[in-house]
Amino acid sequence: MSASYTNPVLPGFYPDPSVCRVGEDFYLVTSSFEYFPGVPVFHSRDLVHWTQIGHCLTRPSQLDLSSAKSSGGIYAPTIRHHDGRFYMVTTDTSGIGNFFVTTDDPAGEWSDPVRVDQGGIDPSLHFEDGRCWFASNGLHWNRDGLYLSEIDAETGQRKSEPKWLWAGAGGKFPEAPHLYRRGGWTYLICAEGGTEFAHAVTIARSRAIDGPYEPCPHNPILCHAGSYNGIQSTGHAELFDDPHGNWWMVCLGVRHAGYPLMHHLGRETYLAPVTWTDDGWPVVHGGREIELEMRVAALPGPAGPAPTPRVRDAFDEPELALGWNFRRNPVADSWSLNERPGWLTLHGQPATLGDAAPLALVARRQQHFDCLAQTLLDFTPRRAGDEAGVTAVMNEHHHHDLFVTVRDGQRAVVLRRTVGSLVAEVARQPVGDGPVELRIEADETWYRFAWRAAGGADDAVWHALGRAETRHLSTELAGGFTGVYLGMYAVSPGGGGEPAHFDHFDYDAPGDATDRSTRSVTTAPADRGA
Ligand code: 6LW
Repeated sequence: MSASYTNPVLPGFYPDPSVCRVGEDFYLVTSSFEYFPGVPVFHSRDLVHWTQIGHCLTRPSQLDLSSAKSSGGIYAPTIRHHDGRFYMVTTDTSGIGNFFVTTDDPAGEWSDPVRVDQGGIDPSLHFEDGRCWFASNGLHWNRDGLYLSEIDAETGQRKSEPKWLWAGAGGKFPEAPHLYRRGGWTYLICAEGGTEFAHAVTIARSRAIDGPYEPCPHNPILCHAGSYNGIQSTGHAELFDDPHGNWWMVCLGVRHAGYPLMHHLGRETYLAPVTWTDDGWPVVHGGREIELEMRVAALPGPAGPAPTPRVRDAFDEPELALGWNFRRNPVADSWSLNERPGWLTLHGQPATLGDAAPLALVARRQQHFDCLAQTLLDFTPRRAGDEAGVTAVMNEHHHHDLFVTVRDGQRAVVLRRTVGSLVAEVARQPVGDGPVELRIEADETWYRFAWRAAGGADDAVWHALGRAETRHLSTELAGGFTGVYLGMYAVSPGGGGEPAHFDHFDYDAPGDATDRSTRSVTTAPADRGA
């Protein structure tokens, strides 16, 4: 038998994946930068269907992003399981630096942060013979590379000076050191070349954990630089085994739209099988590149629950679904699911989408090139400047907003585009009283914006207000490490504006070949051309 699956296994902004296994269960975390809650946690048994079960950083005592720049905050996390306890170690680049949190239940609350005073980014933990090792990248003693110290797994106290292990195979920015024990060797995996096109995965090994490390003779073990492959920038990887003794890699990669290559969905999570040579070096996907459509001998577990295509969030639950995020910590009382039951209520804040500050925004990742985001908004602004609506946002300098406001004493729907320091209201139409529906339709190249009066005749017409290039929200233009979010927001420059009530939010990606909701894992006999 063989099995096939579709990459990316986590589409949209889910970079720097890290995985640990407990029996038949796999747990995965990714970076979250300025978004709150921080560090989403996923569970899977087949490595293809990942269900989000929580976040590691859900409390302000764990994560204060109020002054985090965009693409600051939480960098690459690593998840490990040791002695019945889960550890997630990461860097708060806008706050306390390197720290870990722990829990017995990865779907529940995690501890307050335990700091570790070794610098650099991309920390990882490795447990061996009752000792806990801490690796990170860094520039100590003017020597770029990957460093290791021993720490106390309770207090985070360092027990040794950071020791230089390796600088990678020659690319810039050696980072993401993860350590593994296999067959009498300690392996040290590394991401290098920078997270753009030259991104690569390299590996070295040593008999002793603190070196000396010998590089793999076929480094890099993964690199898509210069290839035609629609997946580029593969790197920042994790290696792990399954209960059957098979090995796997997760890594980040990007899919571009248009030419020259630019990407706006963020860095996504990809899966590839790994084998080992007789002399003990890993080979990713048989030495081939990672593809969107993958065929493997077998997946480790039965196909997980095909994620229900939850097209509509009706805001009927007492809690926000796990896919929703705030940009930076939410402002107290700026949002509510109780104020008007069955609706999400936002109270406009003075901070706007153009500010790198906490604001009234609830948003989710755009995970597909082709998708539709739509909401029903009940909002009666009384003052010029108060606004509420939907946005496609990369950061404070790159977003497209469709909103209801007051202009010349009259309620209006406005489309505003922000592309760097160019800010333009490109279309405006008057709108009568009552709720309106707002819609963003996306394909690879364009976002299209439209509205219509809600509750009217079934054939109430959609009014197209305009379109905007997806590449104006791309990483190559906007900078940073994140991806586009689609969501709802409200602004009240003086505060105290009327509340904005959102009845539901639809996210639909029906036609996308990589849509998680329609895609299934198939198994086929090997003799059918596996
Ligand atoms: C992360 C580093 C990287 O810390 O980008 O692509 C940085 N790799 O390993 C931010 O995600």
